[in-house]
Amino acid sequence: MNAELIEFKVIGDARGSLIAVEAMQQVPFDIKRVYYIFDTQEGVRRGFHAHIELQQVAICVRGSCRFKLEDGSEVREVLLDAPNKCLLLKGLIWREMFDFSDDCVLLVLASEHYDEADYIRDYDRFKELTNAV
Ligand code: T46
Repeated sequence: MNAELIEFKVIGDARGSLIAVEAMQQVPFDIKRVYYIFDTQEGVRRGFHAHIELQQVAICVRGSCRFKLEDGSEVREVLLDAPNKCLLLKGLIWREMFDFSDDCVLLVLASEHYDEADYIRDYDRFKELTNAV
């Protein structure tokens, strides 16, 4: 599956911690967009789509949440529960996010500007495309 957990280096000193994320360094693409998800209500699941071209890195900078990921052949669950742990998603992966902690702030770095045409929101269409690969 084109999903990878990456650990960022934490630069810490007596004052606390800092993580630096640079395009083409810790993140393997040029970052064109940043968005963040927060104040998620209890029991909510989000996502339910795949992307055609978009590459993304997701980081819980505060709190935690889980991703359920599916490609043509595998289903995986990933827990993001630390600000130095990030999930890199490339290619055709169906994603659902759930189990958001009350304090969760999910930060996402994206390789492209927002484009609804890059979304596959129909699960049957996703299955057709992954079966065709
Ligand atoms: C993804 C997961 C991890 C915008 O106008 N601009 C944006 O950059 C984004 C991301 C969303 N929107 C609008 C589109 C919808 O009207 O915000 C609304 C909520 O978006 P959506 O329902 O797609 O949110 P999620 O949490 O289901 O999915 C998001 C990203 O859209 C998606 O790319 O991989 O987070």
